[in-house]
Amino acid sequence: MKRILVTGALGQIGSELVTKLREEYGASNVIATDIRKIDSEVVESGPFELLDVTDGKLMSEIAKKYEVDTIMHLAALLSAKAESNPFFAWNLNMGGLVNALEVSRELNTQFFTPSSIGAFGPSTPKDQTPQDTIQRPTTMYGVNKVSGELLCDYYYHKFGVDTRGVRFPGLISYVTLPGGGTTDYAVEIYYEAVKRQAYTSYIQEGTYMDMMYMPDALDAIIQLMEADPNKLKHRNAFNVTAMSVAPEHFEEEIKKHIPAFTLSYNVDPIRQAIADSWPNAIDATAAKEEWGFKPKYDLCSMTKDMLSKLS
Ligand code: AKB
Repeated sequence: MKRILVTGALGQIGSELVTKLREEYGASNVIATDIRKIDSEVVESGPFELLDVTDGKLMSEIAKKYEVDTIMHLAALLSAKAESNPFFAWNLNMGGLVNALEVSRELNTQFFTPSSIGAFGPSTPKDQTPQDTIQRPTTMYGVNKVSGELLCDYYYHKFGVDTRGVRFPGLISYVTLPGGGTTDYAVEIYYEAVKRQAYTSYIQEGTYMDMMYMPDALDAIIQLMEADPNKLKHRNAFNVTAMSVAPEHFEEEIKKHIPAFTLSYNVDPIRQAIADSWPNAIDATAAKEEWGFKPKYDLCSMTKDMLSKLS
């Protein structure tokens, strides 16, 4: 049986993951936690506890109270926000992760935490970025993500904790807006297209980044966590992606549904520099081969669904 503790449950991934996990494993078996409490389905539809992930003692108490056998640690500061307060980002992203890993070790639970395309840097091959390659990121978020991948591998090898992870690309969703990421424009563009038929992108035309629709991201997490451990050659963390796109490709697709839509540019040098340091397109072959990763949505089907849900 699965009894899952989710940190960062009110964030972009968390809010949808909790709903999906509750459908899959039963509402009372998914314990949502976050540093804040708001009126939301996540808080109403099953157990919810306030938790600051830098408080390892409280995390352990909550995990014990609900006798969890899985921890999904999502609480983290995203790339752009981390650049504006790197010291705080280090403490939250690494402090929270090591606390969650310690609880996992103590209670012998399965463990998931997402890494990111941000774990790559300017010296990484930009196209068809391999699973195993150079990782010398130049952002605090990237430093946290590489350290996190290594730490999760360490807990697996040293303590036998069943750690698993993916390197998420930009995730696009109509449910919860992301906050503080470099790929956020790819979500905002849909909201603004519906609201005012126009969007001003802070990312320059021609800047390719990997993206994925949220339903595929949620399926990927569940599939990886249920995968046969004997088939996993890698663990932390698998490249996953559904599309490699630049702002003008979103424009083109949106115009098929909203012909009046216009895209303009006002580039933010900080987020552009982060995007420029990331790959154009990563290679997800290892995820496909080792646990059957297979995203359902491409840019065309995702755009159709996003716009119909937001309209
Ligand atoms: C961000 O832009 O920081 C995130 C990510 C790709 O990890 N969406």
